[in-house]
Amino acid sequence: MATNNKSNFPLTASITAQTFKESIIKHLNATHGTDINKATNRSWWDAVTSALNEHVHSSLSQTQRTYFENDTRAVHYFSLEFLMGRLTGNNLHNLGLYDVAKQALNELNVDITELVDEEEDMALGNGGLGRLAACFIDSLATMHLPAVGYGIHYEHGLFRQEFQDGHQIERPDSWREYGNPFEICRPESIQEVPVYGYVETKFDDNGGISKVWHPGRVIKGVPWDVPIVGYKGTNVNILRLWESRASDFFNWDVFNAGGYHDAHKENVEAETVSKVLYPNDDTDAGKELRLMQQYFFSACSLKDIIKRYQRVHNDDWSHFSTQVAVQLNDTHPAIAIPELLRILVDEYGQDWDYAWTICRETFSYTNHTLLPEALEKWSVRLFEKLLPRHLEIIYEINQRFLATEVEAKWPGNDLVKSKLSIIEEGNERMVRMGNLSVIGSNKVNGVAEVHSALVKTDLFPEFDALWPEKLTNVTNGVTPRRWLKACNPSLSDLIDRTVGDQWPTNLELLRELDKSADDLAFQKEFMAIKHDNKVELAKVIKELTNVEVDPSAIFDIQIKRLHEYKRQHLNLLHIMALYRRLLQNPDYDMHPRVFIFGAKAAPGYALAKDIIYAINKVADKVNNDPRINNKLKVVFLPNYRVSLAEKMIPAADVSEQISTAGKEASGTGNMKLALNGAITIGTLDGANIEIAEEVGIDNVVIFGLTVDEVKAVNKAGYSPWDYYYGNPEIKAVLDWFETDYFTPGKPGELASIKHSLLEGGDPYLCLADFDGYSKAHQQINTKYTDKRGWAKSAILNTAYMGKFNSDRSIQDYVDRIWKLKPYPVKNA
Ligand code: 26Q
Repeated sequence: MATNNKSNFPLTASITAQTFKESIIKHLNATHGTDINKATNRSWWDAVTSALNEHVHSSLSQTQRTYFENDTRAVHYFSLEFLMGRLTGNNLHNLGLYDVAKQALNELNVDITELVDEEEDMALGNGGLGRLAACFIDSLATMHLPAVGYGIHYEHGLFRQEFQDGHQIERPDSWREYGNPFEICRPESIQEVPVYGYVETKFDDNGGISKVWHPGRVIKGVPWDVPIVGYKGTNVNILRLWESRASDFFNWDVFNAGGYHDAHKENVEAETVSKVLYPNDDTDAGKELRLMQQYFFSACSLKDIIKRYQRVHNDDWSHFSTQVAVQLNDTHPAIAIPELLRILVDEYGQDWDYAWTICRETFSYTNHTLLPEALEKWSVRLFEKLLPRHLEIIYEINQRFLATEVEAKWPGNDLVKSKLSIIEEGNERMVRMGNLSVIGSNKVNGVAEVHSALVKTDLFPEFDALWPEKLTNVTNGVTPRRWLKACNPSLSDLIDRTVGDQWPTNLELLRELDKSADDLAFQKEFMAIKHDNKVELAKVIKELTNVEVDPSAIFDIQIKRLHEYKRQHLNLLHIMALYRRLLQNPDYDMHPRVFIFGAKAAPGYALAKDIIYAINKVADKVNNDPRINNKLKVVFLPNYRVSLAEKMIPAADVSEQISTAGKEASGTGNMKLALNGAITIGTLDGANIEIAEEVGIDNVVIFGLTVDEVKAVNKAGYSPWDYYYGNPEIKAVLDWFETDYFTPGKPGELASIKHSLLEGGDPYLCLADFDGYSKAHQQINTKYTDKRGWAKSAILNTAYMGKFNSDRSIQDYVDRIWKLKPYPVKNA
């Protein structure tokens, strides 16, 4: 039925397929200069987005007016990454217009699913951290909370991945090459940001000291606003992304002096700042341009916030931290802390202690990793060159902190001071962004219970002793609008019919499904939907890889960035072991299985790329081996991204969450997969622990060393060789890597994996966990043969995922950190 559900979507209740169709045709002509006879898919898409934007933009204006008139306290989510994916389907769903648009297009002989496939993903992020930011701003708008997302308007998002002979090739992503209908340029809100130069110390007549920063150049920030449509469309918040340009002033100065080429060079350099998203690559750490990006967008955003604040409060700073909360998405925007202090002290002449109090009340910081190599550090040398005044300010913050707070708690203890110092001494002095973030924040949170506990005990124990209230937990969540309602319409329909249609804003309502978990008819319906979704994914697999897979096989999916700690290579070892068992015993008892991967490796991460290559090579061999009777298939889908995830997740039977315990801060793919009825095979790591608690131990398969056992093994001295010599299957599989079995004529091409697991010391304990993992898979196999038992577990996974919705995470942030009030917009 293509009319609107009036009670759910009062705002768009009067829109019918007919009126929407008229609007599409109107925009096709008037806005996009074409007509129904010659419109391409792109023109249809343009016209639909224009029709849609009529509603988005009116709610946007009303929302912003409501916030302004009420002078609302707001949260400002600072993030280098927003992994938005596609917006058309999501916005249609959130406005209750998806079915209306579908029918309108149908009447115009256009297929809506083909049309939404026209849209390039907005891939302005690497993975979990960026997608979390996107889920959070969806929740903030849905919950009517005043919020702005601030980030960078990258010209090129995360690279597009292709495979050539199984190797990853990176191609540039150009998501907005032909324009993007969801963003609005706001030249009236341009900001200018100084960089480089030197600091002058001035003495006034009374002997007072002040600092004047003489910047070497100025970069212009042009804001692009992406409207964020909350569910039901009442509140539309803003994601404001800054694009860098050369400052007009500098440009014309040089130009007029006859330096056309120099002016052009300045242009190019300034525009480089927002040119491309950095992949999360340790080899790229410490790059000047990355620090420039961090400062550029933090400074633009703070100026934007201050400008808005001053419209009401002028130069009275006493209300700043009651009006403004800033959340730092990891340490990436931590430079905002000294920047706010600099503005208050240098530009507005505020007293240092007063300014520092405001800073500390304003900022909070979310930590997303414990991996030592991922903790951000910048060389003092680089800082001094790019941000000389900020370096001075950081030294001053540090000196005061160590001399007062640390000295009071640990008098004369230089060891503690060296640990808590923002500056790391050594060969090259470094600025520790983590310490700066903790010291300058009001709250610090980890992203799952176990992770937050480790932040306290292992990462920042002294800070926890100093400020027992500061370190806290907010377990991650995902938006059920995108990750269930929009991506899995058949399951959403079944849920609507079973528990009502209010679950998208109250996911705990899914709990009611547990009453149907034993019901045969319901089980059949639930599993039929899963089967249909697998049929659809099988088509995608065929298109992308030319491999045919059987939808009645178990679809076993591992989707996430490629990293040793996430252990895609443990999955691979097990696949090779299964293959070998099948070769040695054609009657080996297993339900047919398709192992499906999606992952990008950072371009400079050689071993990660080798693992992709190895999986592709094993896949080639396995998929073309007639001896194993199609019992085993392996596919690696290229260019994993949000829109591909939306096709894979609804089709998963098994969710691979197999990181070494203590390494995955939370994981969020684990939540999306379980929400769609996949059974987790996982370690006791990150949010897996809480997922297991929620769904019950009978409905997940847990294996492997625990956090404490990992610590104990490492302390005792771990030797992978013990497992190599102790388990003939492990030995056979590892030795296989050195032959040319998977790479005919090219022996040794896969040797780096064996090498890392033996001579390299197997830092992520793959061999130690192999046996447990293998047995866990046997459990999965047995469980799947019990059709009713499996269906029940799958249903209960969906039923008990209420906790892991991002509305709950946001409510936790509101209660514990942001102290915000909702302002539902009353639409005229
Ligand atoms: C660092 C330096 C230079 C360039 C890039 C980076 C960089 C970029 C992105 C470092 C890290 C990231 C992203 C990290 C990330 O996605 N972490 C994940 O965050 C999720 C949300 O909290 C968690 O669920 C995952 O466990 C965590 O790995």
